[in-house]
Amino acid sequence: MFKRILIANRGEIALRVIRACREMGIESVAVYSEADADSPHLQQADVKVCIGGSQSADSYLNVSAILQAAEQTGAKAIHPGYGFLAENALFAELCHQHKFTFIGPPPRVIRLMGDKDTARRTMKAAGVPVVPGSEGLIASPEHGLELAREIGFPVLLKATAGGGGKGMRICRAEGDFEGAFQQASMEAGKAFGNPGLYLEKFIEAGRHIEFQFMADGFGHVVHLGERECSVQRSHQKLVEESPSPVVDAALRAEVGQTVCSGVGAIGYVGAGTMEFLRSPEGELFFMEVNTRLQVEHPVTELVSGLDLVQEQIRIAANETLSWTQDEITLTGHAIECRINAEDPYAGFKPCPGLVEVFEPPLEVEGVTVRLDTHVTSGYRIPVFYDSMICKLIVHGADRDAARLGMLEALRRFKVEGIKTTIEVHQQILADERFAAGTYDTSLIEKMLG
Ligand code: MV4
Repeated sequence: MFKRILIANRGEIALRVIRACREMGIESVAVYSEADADSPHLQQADVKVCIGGSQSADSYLNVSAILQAAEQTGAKAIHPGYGFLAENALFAELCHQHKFTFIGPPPRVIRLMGDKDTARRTMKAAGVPVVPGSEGLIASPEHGLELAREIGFPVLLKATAGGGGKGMRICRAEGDFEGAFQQASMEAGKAFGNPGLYLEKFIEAGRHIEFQFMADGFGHVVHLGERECSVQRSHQKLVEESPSPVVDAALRAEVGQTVCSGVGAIGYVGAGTMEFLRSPEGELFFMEVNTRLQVEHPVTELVSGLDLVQEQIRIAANETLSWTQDEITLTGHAIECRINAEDPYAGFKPCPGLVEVFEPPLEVEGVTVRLDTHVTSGYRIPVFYDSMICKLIVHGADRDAARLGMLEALRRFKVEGIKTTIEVHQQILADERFAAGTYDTSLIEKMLG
């Protein structure tokens, strides 16, 4: 096992990884930018190293500064958290070249899944159902239009270097196609340095359902059920839950097995998520594979009782998976609210600044409450990074217990000095469509009018 791990991240996820290290008797190295010099996560680490200026590009994305910090402190492995360098195949490769273990999948797997068209074709070949669409990139607008006619409108143009909703264009009729193609291709070229596009049938009123899986270096793969993440605004998730209200045990077992054989086929090692789009008819179609620990992993931890970060570390240290599929049982229901420092009444504009009071609910009767955060009263939110201040997660015996427990926890949550999305979360949890479990990805649009 590693003696010392460097965490190449900040905020709540840095604290989450430090906690796993401590519980495993591993020393942690925290890195930080100038803006994070007073960040609470630094107190929890065994060693801290400043890696540069406040802009992400100068610090949390500064590969040479991070490798140098690992060298200086004698860390043997690097945990990237999520965001920043977590899905950067080149960074993973450089870690290994410098004799550090990257705690994540092999660079080859990150690269393969990072190209969304390749990921789609690879998973289709491995028997995972994909949305009807193109085989390979679109060679020209004429070629695309021909494919779109075959697939049938509406269609969705997606950037192969995109993911998470970036670089997508809906095309509802033949007349829209050429313009949409040119725009999407131009945008993808600018944003990702890769203009490549592929095409899928556009599925209306879909639900975002993703399966958590873990694979070791010896060919064992397990899944830990699904998370429902359909409550999103501008491709930012607001609420996640596990299990999904529309996945029963039989569907979970069937899709879970497909997920395991799909990622087994590419020699996946580490934690990952396979995202699906569920059509209103109840079919699940592959969308993409995220080769990282996700923000919403706690809901899976609460229903499974397992620690995903510790398991990531064990896998990276060449241990076999701690559990077989039969040993994984999912109990009760968990809901997570991602609470942001944003003004919901001003288009969700970020509101950095001084958090004068931060008094989260510690206990709510009848449910388990977990709070993953780096924020305390007196913390100043820097302007440079994303606006999430905490994840409030509630586990209950069933969905309604978790939902009502979450509502109570949100009511008791006292934050002063900054604006937050807590009220929006209260509205979502109280919404009759959410309560009934019948919502899809258009819920937030409908709620906000
Ligand atoms: C889709 C889709 C409809 N049809 N693909 C958005 C995130 C990215 N992973 C893919 N996304 C979508 N892909 C087809 N063929 C609708 C979306 C989508 C969406 C998906 C999940 C949650 C919210 C969403 C909001 C808008 C669009």
